[in-house]
Amino acid sequence: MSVKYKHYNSEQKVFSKKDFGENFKWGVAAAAFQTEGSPYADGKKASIWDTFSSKKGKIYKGHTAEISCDFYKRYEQDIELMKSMNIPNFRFSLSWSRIFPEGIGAYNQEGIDFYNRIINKCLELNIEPWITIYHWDLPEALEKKGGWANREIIAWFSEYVKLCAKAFGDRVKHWMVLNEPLVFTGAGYFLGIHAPGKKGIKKFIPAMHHATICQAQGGRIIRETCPQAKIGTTFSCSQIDPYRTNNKDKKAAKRVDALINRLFLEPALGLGYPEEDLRFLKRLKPYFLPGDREMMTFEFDFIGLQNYTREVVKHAWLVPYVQAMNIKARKRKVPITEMEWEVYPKGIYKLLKKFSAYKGVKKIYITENGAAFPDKIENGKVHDTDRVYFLKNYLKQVLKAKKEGVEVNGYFVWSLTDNFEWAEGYRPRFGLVYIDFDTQKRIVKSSGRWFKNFLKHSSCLI
Ligand code: GCO
Repeated sequence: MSVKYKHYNSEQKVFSKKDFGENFKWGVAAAAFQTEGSPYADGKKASIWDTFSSKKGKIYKGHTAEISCDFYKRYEQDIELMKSMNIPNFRFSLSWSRIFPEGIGAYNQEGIDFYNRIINKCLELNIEPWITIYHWDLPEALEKKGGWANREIIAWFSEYVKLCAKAFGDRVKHWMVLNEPLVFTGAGYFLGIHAPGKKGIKKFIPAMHHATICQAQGGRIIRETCPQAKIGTTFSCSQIDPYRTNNKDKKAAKRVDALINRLFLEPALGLGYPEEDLRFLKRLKPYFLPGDREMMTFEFDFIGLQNYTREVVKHAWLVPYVQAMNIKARKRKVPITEMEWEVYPKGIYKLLKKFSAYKGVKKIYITENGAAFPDKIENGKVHDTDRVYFLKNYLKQVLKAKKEGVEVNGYFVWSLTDNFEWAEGYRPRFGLVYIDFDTQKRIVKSSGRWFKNFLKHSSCLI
C-alpha cells in the first residue's frame, strides 16, 4: 500500500530554505557497498556484504551489489548530477576492504586513489565531501578472525581510521566514525538478517561493546590527526510510543527506546550503558575491561541523527531481552512506505528535542532521512509525489524543532539515487534519482526536481 495523502493546498504556510539559516547544510547521503559495485576491482577484496549477498536466500530475489549504481566507474557523472541539482554537500562512506583488502597490513593505493578522485571531483564542483568511515562493509578477512565480536577490532579499526584521516584529512572537514552501530551489530550479530549473518546474544554483546569503543576511538584518532576536523558519528533513531496507555506498554516502550536511541549514544556522552532499562546488558561483564568506560567516551562535535519512522510497541513477556513487541504499521492502518515503515513526521521533531536535551550533544545533523515508494516510469518521468510530501513534512518538523532552539544544522536526504537496500536488494527505491539497473540510466524524479528548486529558490509550498 503506497501512502495515500491529502495534498496541501497553496494557502498553507510557506516555508523556505532561508528559514533554516544560511549556514544550514543541505545534502544527500550514500554508502559504498550500496552504490559502488566493482567489488574486486583494483586490488579490493571481499567485504562481509560481498560474502553475505552471494549466499542463497539472504537477499531479495538473489540480488547482488556486483554492479549496483556502478558508482566506482560513474562517480564523476553522479557528482555532476548532484551539482546540476544544486546539492552542496555529499555524504559517502569508504569501503574498508578497498583501502585495506585484508582489513589490516598492506594498504591498497588504488583504493585510496579512488576516494581521492571522489573528494577532488566534489571540491572541483564546490561540493563539500562528508566521509563516513564505516558503513557496515567489514573486510571478510577480519570477520574470519571474529569480526566485531573480537576485541582486536579496536586495534584493526584504529589503523584503518588513522590511514583515512592522514590520506583525506587535508580536504575533508566533516567526518562520521560509524553508521548506525545498532543496525550493523543487531542485524548482523543478533538477528542474522544482515552480514555477517550471526545469530544470538553471545556474539551481539561483544560486537556491540567493541563498536561502542571504536566509535569513540575513531573520534580520538581523527582529532589527533586532523585538529580542524568536525567529528561526529551516526545513530539510527526512531520515536518509540506505547501501543496502549497502560504501565506495561509504557515500560516496554522505555526498554525499546533504551535499545534503539540510547544504547550507543549515552556511552559516548560518558553516561555509560542504559543498564537500568536493559537488564541483558549485565552480560557485558566479561567483555567490559578496566578503562573501557573512559574509552567509550568522546566529545563529538556533532551527532548524526538518522530517522525514517516510529515504532509502536506493547509489552510481550515471551520476547527475550526486551519483553516488547512491535505493532506493525500496516496493522495500525497508518500511512506507510514501501518498507512498511509508518510515515510519522512528528517523530523527527520528538527525536530532535530528545537528543538536544543531552548536555553533551552540541550539534545535530539529520544525516539520513528519506523514504521508499513504488516509483514507476511514466512517459520517461517518475512522479513520486508521495516522496515530495514526505520530505516537505519531515522538513517542516525539523524547522519546528530548530525554531524552538534545537541545534539542528543540516539535513541529508537518503539518497541521491536508488541503490542496493541491503537484504531487500533493489526492490525499495529511496532515490531522488531513479536508476534503471539494466541500463544504468538515471532519471531525476519529481522529488529530485523539487529538492533542486527548493535549494535554488527561496521558498517551497507546503
Ligand atoms: C540505514 C542505512 C542506509 C539505508 C537507509 C534506508 O540507515 O539503514 O544507513 O544504508 O539504506 O537507511 O534503509
